[in-house]
Amino acid sequence: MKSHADISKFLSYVLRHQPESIGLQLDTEGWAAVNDLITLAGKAGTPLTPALIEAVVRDNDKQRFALTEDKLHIRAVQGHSTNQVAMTWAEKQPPQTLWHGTATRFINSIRAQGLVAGSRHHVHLSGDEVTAMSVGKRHGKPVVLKIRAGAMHQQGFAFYQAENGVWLTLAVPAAFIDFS
Ligand code: HQG
Repeated sequence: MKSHADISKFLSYVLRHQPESIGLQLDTEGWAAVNDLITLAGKAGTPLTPALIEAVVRDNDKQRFALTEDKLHIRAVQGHSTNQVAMTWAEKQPPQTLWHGTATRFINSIRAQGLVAGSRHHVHLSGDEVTAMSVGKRHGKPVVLKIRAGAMHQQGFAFYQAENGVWLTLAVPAAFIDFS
C-alpha cells in the first residue's frame, strides 16, 4: 500500500503538473472531480478511495490540497505548471519583507535576471526564513534571499497568498532582492 507521502507526490504531479498523464481534466481554477480522479488513478496503478484522499488532504504537511465542502472536487492550492489551470486570487498586500529559499548555484543567474517563475506560474515566497530555508534545501546548498515585498507592492507589483500561506508573485526584479 502506498504511504500518504507517496499519494501526496502523486496528487501533486497530476493536480499541478501533468493531469493528462492519467487523462484527468482540471478546470481553470485547478479543480478535478474526485470521482474521475479515483477512476483514473486506479487505472494508472494508484488505488484511491474518498476516505484516503480526505486523510491525505487533511494531514498534508504543507496543506498542499483542498477539497470542496461537498468533497466532490479537489485541487492543489498552489505550485501549478500545467496550462489547464490559470488560478485567480484576490490581490493581497504583502508584509514589508518576504523570503525566498534557493540554492547557492542559482545566485549568479538570479543577480542577473531576478527571480523568475520558471516552469511554474509564479515565484514562490515564504513569510519566514525557516520555511524559506527548507524550500532552498530541496535544490542543494541553501541560501535565503530577503525580498523587499512592501516596496515592490508600493511600485505596483501584485502579490497573492494561497490558502496554505505561500506568497506568490509573477517575478521579482533583482533590485528588490537583498543578496547580503
Ligand atoms: C530558482 C515547494 C536561476 C528558484 C516549496 C528555485 C515551494 C532561478 C528554482 C514551491 C531564477 C525553481 C516552489 C533565476 C528563480 N535563475 N534560478 N533567474 N529565478 N530561480 O521548485 O520556489 O513541496 O519551481 O530560486 O515549498 O523552489 O512542491 O520553486 O530554486 O512552495 O509543495 O529556480 O515548491 O512546495 O524551483 O518551490 P521550484 P521553489 P511543494
